[in-house]
Amino acid sequence: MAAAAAAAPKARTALDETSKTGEFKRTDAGFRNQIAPGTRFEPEAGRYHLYVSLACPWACRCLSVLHMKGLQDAIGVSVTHPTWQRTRPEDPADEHTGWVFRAPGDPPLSSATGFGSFPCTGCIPDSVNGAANVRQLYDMANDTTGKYSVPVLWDKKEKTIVNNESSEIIRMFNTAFNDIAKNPGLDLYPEALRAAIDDINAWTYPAINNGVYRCGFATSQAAYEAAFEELFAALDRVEAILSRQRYLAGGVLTEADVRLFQTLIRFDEVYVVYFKTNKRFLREYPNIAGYVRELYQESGMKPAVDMYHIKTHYYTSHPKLNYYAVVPRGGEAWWEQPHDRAAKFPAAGAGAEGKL
Ligand SMILES: N[C@@H](CCC(=O)N[C@@H](CS)C(=O)NCC(=O)O)C(=O)O
Repeated sequence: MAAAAAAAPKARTALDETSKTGEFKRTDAGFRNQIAPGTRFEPEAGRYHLYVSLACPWACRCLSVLHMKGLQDAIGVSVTHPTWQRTRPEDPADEHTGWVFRAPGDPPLSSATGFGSFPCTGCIPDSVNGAANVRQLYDMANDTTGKYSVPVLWDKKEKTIVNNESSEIIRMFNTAFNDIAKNPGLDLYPEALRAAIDDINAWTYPAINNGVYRCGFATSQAAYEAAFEELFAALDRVEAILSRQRYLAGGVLTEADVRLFQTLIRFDEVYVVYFKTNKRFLREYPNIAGYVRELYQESGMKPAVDMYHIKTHYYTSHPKLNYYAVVPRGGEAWWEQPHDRAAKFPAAGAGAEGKL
């Protein structure tokens, strides 16, 4: 066992992170520095840059908090193309595929298997480092993990990656930049609710946020079914909570909602089909559907939702799962329809200081 584990090659991408029994095991992010006053990484306007994919739920958490806090002028953003490409195309022996940068007017890209034609709409190239792909950023930061994920929070001063773990980046955006944020009063992790938020995150992360990946990247029936059961039990739990209160931690919107939302908005369009999470569509849960609609329409989440990037990425980037890169059409944009959350829970507001 130990010898086999030691001999296993290092995961280069999430698709390689499976155990011998077929379970998806996500490796921890490698860069975990904090931005805080009086430390190596001082909070300063114009110093940091956020690299995201608009497809990635983890990166989009960070982007939505950046917008909600009003940090658009203080922290720059680059957006990758949704379709993974070879990151060292000049080296035939290096088969890694991952996130690449393009400008909106550039020619469309095909999948790494050579299928489809996917425009560069919504991409923002790397104006800070001029990198062609996210792998080059990790190389500049002397990475040793070999997994080139987004989000990446980059420090222009030290020319390195500060942090690539979304749960930590959203906490920094929530508190570290309040002197320069346009919306410093919004507290997504208020003192009084911290224990409740931590409790919620402790089951929504494994069962739902990571749970959809545990379904989709499982390589055995047993691993898939275990993740599937856990996922739908947790969604039932969310539905029950949202039938009693407006948000996950009570009457105000918190980071627990931001974290969950980015998974929920992808559910019907991607996960039900691609990750085989097909017990039920999310829009069939009345309270979850209303909550997703409210969060999308009213809480500042919109700039971090791009269904073209979301669908294109998943369906065109994993040759093992979808060789021909055909993207399912899908149905109506149900998240844009009216919701009943304000009528149902009139006293509630978004953020610790009321309505956004
Ligand atoms: N722990 C990280 C996970 C980030 C992550 O897995 N990002 C995916 C995109 S959704 C990625 O970039 N994967 C690259 C790969 O698997 O090669 C976080 O929450 O920030």
